[in-house]
Amino acid sequence: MQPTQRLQRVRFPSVVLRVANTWCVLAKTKPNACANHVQRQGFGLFAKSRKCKAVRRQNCLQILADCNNAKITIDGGNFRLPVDLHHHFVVQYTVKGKILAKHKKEKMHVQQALREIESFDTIIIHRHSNPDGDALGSQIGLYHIIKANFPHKKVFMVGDMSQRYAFMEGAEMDDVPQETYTDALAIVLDTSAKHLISNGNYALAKRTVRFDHHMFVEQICQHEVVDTTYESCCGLIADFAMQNNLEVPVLAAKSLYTGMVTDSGRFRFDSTTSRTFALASFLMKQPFDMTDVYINLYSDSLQMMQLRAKCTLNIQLTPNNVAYIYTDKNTFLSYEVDSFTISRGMVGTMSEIKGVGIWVNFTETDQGVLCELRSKRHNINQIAVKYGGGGHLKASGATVPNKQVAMQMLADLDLLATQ
Ligand SMILES: [Mn+2]
Repeated sequence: MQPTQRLQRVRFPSVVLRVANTWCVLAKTKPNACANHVQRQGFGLFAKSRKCKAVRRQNCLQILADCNNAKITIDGGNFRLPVDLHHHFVVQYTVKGKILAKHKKEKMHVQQALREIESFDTIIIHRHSNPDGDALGSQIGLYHIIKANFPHKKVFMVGDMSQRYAFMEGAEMDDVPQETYTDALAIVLDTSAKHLISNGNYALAKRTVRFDHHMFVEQICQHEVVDTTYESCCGLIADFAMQNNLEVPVLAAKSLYTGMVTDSGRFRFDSTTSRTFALASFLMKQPFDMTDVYINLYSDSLQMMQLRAKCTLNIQLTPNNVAYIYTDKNTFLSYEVDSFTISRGMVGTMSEIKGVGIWVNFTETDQGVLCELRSKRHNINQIAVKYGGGGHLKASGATVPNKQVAMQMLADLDLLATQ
């Protein structure tokens, strides 16, 4: 079949294609623009103009296509992707930003994930190491959702703990012997790459499933629900529960809400959508103490306030206004905090400087220099990936071997700031 014939069957006025591989580019054609025009723009849609009346009649065709040339073709409203990308995309049909329908494949993924959970008696939940509110929140949330809906199942949570989020209720991790994995389902949450998973035993499980909202780096599990349109993995899990009519107990709701708040920067980041609020509203139907969430997240000890002040005094600027803090190992020894508290915890001190669009927090540790990169508008993810890290378009991290490499990264960010 010719691709042109496939295009004629696109039923909705506009198409937004989200590929969770790398950041995507939005191409919005002019009214009457044809798909051929889009093809010439290099967005990987193949069609001849005279045959795409169905599209032309409609006022706009939006194509969000993978900028790494994923070679996307349209097949009767289905989007055909290279096999390795197949599990990692979501298609939404939208009119003026309103979602009309979702690609049925996504729904299938969600339903299949539920079937995987249903068919195992032992389930072990993993997430990334150095857990943040979203990793722990989704882990605790999913744990209690499974326990509430399938009381007979044995469910475990594994992984390291971070000082910052140790306050979260139910955050005690289990010690799971390797032989338990033989007949178990392992679920990996909020993690884009294998080396970031806390506890590599997940690979021993009989089946593996992943839920994630990071940009796609590699396939980790046999079944994957990866959707970058969610502000948090907690949002994805909340939606998973809602779509499947699963009971969400109070502690699950509180944990998922906590992760939604932290990963969306208190609903401020532009990953926040109407769906974010809809899911927050869904969770808030449970009577958890929201004030307790905020008190734990946003009140600091005097020592932390003083540490923040010290970090603020250490902010420096590159020629093109990239803000950075470089903390060597000795600087924070007297504060008795872990490197994560400095690295992830202090990057925000640079977020509201006028005229600064990119900022990075370097923290020396025994394992190398932790780099937390942030931006207001630039895609800093490409730089994080270049140095072996990953994350999101405007919030990414990497660990580099030494200060020299960290300064190379800073030079790259400085160059990026001119673009
Ligand atoms: Mn997350």
